[in-house]
Amino acid sequence: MIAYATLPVHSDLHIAVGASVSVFVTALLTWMVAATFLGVPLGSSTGAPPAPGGSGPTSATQNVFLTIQINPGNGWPQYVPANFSVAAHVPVRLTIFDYDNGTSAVSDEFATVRGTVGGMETLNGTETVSHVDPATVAHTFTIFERGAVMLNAPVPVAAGSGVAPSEVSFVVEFNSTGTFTWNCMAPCGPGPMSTPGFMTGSISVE
Ligand SMILES: [Cu+2]
Repeated sequence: MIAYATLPVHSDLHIAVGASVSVFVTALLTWMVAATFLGVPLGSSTGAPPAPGGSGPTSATQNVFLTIQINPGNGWPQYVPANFSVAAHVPVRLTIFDYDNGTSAVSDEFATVRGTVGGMETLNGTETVSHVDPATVAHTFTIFERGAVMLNAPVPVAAGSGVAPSEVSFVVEFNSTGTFTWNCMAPCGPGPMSTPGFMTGSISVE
């Protein structure tokens, strides 16, 4: 379920600040989405500089940026992009920015990080954890393989009104090519959970 917080507006100053924040967020989102589609790394702490003159596969970490936002048309939460490609046999850092400020508490299984490099995820760029409080989860990024959890990354709720996102980052490496379906396992709504492009999508590993 999505909780909509009421934005406190006490003065013109607050309105001005809110407007400039939303312009900033819109610009940031546009940049992130464009960068994701163009495959431009936005700053990797582990990636090597690109090889001169080459766009072929390298061993550098590939960065993928995903945003969880509320769809303005139907109000459902959705991952953007939901479908994307990564390279096999190289570390892929997925960074998820969650603007959804509603929790969808999960069982302990889906509050536990699974299948990432080191079995950890980094919260808000600072805290590295293997487990989060199940009650704080908004969504998960989960892949099943033959009925077993191959990857699970719990995504904590965005604070306050959701203007500032929570951030989850982790590294995963795919050892085979093919198409993998990901799902959110937090009970965030039967519509988004069953509709490709919202809380399920596909990863093409090439
Ligand atoms: Cu979800």
